[in-house]
Amino acid sequence: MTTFDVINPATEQVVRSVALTTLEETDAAIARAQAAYPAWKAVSPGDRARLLRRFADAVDADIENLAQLEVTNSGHTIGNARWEAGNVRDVLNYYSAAPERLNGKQIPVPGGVNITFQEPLGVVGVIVPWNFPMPIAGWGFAPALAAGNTVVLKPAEVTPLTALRLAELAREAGIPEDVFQVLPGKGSVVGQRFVEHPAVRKVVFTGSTEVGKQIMAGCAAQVKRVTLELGGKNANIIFADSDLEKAAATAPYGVFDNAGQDCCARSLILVQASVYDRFMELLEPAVRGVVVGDPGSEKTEMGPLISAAHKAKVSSYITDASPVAFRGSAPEGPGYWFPPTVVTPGTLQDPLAADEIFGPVVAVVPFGDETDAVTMANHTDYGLSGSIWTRDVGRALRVARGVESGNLSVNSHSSVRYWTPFGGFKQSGLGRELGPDAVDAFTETKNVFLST
Ligand code: TAP
Repeated sequence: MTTFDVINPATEQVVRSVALTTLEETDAAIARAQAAYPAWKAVSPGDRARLLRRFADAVDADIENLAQLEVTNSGHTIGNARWEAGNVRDVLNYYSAAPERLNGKQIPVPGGVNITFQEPLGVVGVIVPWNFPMPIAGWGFAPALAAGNTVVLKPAEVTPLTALRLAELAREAGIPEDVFQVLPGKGSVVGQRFVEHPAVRKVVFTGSTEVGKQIMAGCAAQVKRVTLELGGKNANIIFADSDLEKAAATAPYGVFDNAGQDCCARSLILVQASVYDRFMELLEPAVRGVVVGDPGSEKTEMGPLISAAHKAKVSSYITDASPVAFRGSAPEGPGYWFPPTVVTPGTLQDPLAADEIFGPVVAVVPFGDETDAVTMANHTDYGLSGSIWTRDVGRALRVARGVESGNLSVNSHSSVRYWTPFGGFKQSGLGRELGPDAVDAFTETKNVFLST
C-alpha cells in the first residue's frame, strides 16, 4: 500500500499518513458507484431530501472538528475554516430542497403532449483542489447527490482529511456508502481515471487552467459532461470617487485571505491615477497590519502557504530587482510562510501583473479613465472575479457590464454566496456552480411525446 504523509503547513510536521487510492481501487469504486446508482435514483424525492438534511445536520454538529482538521491540514485560519465547514452545511441544506422541486414541463403539441423529465446522469466524478477543500467539494457533491447521481470525489493529494471526514458524516447520516465515496490519491491516477472511465458521466473539476484544459480535452473524447472552475487574475478597480479609506482598508482582505491562494483573489489593484498616491499611503498600514501566524489562533488573519513547492513557486516571483513597494511580516519558520507583498509593476505584461501567482502578492497599477479601467481589467485571459469601488451607481453598472468576468462585487470583495451562480468567463472556466440552476448541470432533459 502506498501512503502519503499529510503535512501541517504551519509546522511542517506530519499530521497523518493516508493510503493513496490505486487505479484498480478507483475502478472498483466507480463500479460500486455505478451499481449503487439505480437504487439512489429510485429513492423518493422526499427521502433523498431528508437524507441530505441529515447530512447537513451531521456536518453542523461536527463544524469545530472539521474546522480544526482544516487548520491542521491546510493552514487555514480557524475563523475561515469554521466558515468553510458551515458553507458545506448550508450548501447541503440549500440543495436538499432540490429533489422535491425537480419538475419537468408539459408542453402541448399538435397530436399530443410532450413531457420533460430531469434525469440524473449516473456517476459524477468531482476533482477538488487544495485551496478550499471543503466548500469546493460541497459545491460539487451536494447538487449532484440531490439530482440523484452517485459521486466519487478526489480531494487534492495534499489536503484529503476534511473530505474523508465528510464521507464518514454522510454515512452516519444514512447516505449509502457507495453513493458518496472519497478517494484520496493522485490526480494523474484517480482524477485521470474519472476522465477516462466511461461509467463516469460527468467530471466537475476545480484547479489550474492548465490541468482544466487537459480534462476538457479528455472528456471531449467521450462527449463527457464537464464543469470547470479554473484560475483567475482578478482586478480590484478603485475610482477616485470611492470611499478610499474603506477601499484601502479592505484591499488586503480581498487578496491576502487564505494567503492569496484563492482563484477569486483580487491580485491586481487598478487605482485611478488622481488618487494613486493617497491610496498607497492608506494601503501601507493596512498591509503591514495583517496578522500572519499560527492559523489556530483566533487573532490570525493569514496563515502559511500550502507546501514547500508552492512557496518556492510564489517566491520565484519576488527577486531583489522586483518593484516591491512594501511588505507585511511573516514568521521565520518552520512553516511555509510568505509575507503580504505589494508590488508596482510598470506594465500589465509584467508577470507580477499578469500571472495567477496564487500567493500573497498584489500588483498596484494606475489607470486614467473608466474606459482604461475596463480595458486593463480585461487584459487577461482569465475572467473569474473582481471588485469595483465607486460611489457612482451608473459607473458601477457600466464597468460591471464591461468587465469580462463571472462574479463582480461593487464596494465589496465577496465572490461566493451559495444562493447565486459562481463561475468564470474566458479561460477561468466553463459552466456555473451554486445558485438555483446548479442542479441542471447534473441532469439531462428527457423529452417524451405522448400521442393522443
Ligand atoms: P491542479 O494540478 O490543477 O490540481 C487540482 C486538482 O486536480 C487536484 O486534485 C489534482 O490532484 C488534480 N489533478 C492534477 N492533475 C490531474 C490530471 N491530469 N487529471 C485529473 N486530475 C488531476 O492544481 P495544483 O497543482 O494543486 O495548483 C497549481 C496551480 O493551480 C496553483 O498555483 C494555482 O495557480 C492554480 N489553482 C487554482 C485553483 C482554483 S480554485 N482555480 C485551485 C488550486 C490551484 P493532485 O492533488 O494529485 O495534484
